Amino acid sequence: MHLSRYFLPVLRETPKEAEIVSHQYMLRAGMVKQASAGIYSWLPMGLRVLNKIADIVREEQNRAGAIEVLMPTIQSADLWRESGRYDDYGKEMLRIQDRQERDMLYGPTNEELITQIFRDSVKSYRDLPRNLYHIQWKFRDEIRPRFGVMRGREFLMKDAYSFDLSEEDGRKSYNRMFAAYLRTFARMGLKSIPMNAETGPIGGDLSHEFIILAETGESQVYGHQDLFDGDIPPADLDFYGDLTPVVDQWTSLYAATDEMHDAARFEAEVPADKQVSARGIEVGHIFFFGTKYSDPMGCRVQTPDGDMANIQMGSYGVGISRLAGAIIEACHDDKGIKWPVPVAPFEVGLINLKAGDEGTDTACGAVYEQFTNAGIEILYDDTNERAGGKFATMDLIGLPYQIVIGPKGLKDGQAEVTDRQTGAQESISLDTVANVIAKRVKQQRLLV
Ligand code: 5CA
Repeated sequence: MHLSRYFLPVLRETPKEAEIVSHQYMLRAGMVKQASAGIYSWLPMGLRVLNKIADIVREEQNRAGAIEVLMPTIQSADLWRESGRYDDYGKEMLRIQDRQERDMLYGPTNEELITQIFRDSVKSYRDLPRNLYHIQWKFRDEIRPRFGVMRGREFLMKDAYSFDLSEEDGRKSYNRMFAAYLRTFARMGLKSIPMNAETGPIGGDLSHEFIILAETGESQVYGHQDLFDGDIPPADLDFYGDLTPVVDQWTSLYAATDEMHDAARFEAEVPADKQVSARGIEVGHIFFFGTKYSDPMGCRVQTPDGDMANIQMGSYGVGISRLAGAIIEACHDDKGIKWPVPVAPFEVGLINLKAGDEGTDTACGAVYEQFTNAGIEILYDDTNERAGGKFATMDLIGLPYQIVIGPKGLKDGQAEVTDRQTGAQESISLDTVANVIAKRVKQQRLLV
């Protein structure tokens, strides 16, 4: 992509309304634009990141055996009356009427709709277990939308729903999502810690929030230091085998969000030098709630004995749009974002220091083509802006590798390469730079 033909409305000044660094950088780097309170348009740079996050989530859901569907954003109120949640949900739910004055709503979550889909088509225990998920926009009329996409009113969520015959099997489905989430966040360069959490309006008595630490996080969390050094489950994990060792490894040590925190237990179970009390961002939340929806909504199957049984269910959310902000909170410096390769909007940024100069244009054009042919996503700054501005923009948008070509280096046949993550700089010959950097990028695409 040539920057001269791209749509990248960067801001030099920090917008006053943005309180935290991820919100500031997302606005300044032209990733999003507020449409109204807590509602955002995703501009090209932001959309590329959002799509990459969604792709990683999708890949890991599929790996864990979940099956993708797509449900609508608008739902019928009658369905929510069946579960009893229509009245319970309160003001966070955006309620609307169609022209026939039928009550509709913009979905804040999808337990009811997926339960209806499942109950109308599945009749036998032989069709279990199943896990269906979708990636869809949600609306919650949050009392305090803030921090940009972190607490939006409209936000993109992955929500998965598991269906099992017995509670024991339901817990196995829960464990599959538990392990999948550890991998999912690790692939984005994040260290997430599963913590005992409250279930709120979703319900049930088993729940974990996946938290990444960040000073600007909205949750106060408590945990054992050793959790931060735990191994991530490998890609070849057998998701239908015994996952209890993985879950035990992460749940045997103390970890709880504020609402579930027990100060006396924390003191008793965690040595003083291992006690972590910090702020965190909730990037995912999983629930097991048994028959809370299947019972009132009549979602039943025939058991092997010929009886009818309510299906055991769980639901599993990932905040996809929130993650774009959360990753920035975890990966930035005072000049801008430092994207991990797997979620970077482009993998390489190429700066032409003297656009219009024939020699420099030719050298840049050749390097650009080599990267493109190698399958690397590259943004080429071919504009006439002065060098200082180009460097500032490149640092702000945070592409993992910056390649600078100008008349000076050209004389020696060299490009200057900066690794945005480490700050390391090196000169690499123009002939080999695309090869060398393409290889590094490809190695870093799969962090786990
Ligand atoms: N039905 C369940 C699981 S699918 C559910 O809705 N869980 S949730 O309420 O915890 O939301 C799942 C995830 O969505 C959260 O962990 C969080 O990462 C994200 N999320 C929730 N509310 C918002 C919001 N207002 N803005 C951005 N992301 C949000």
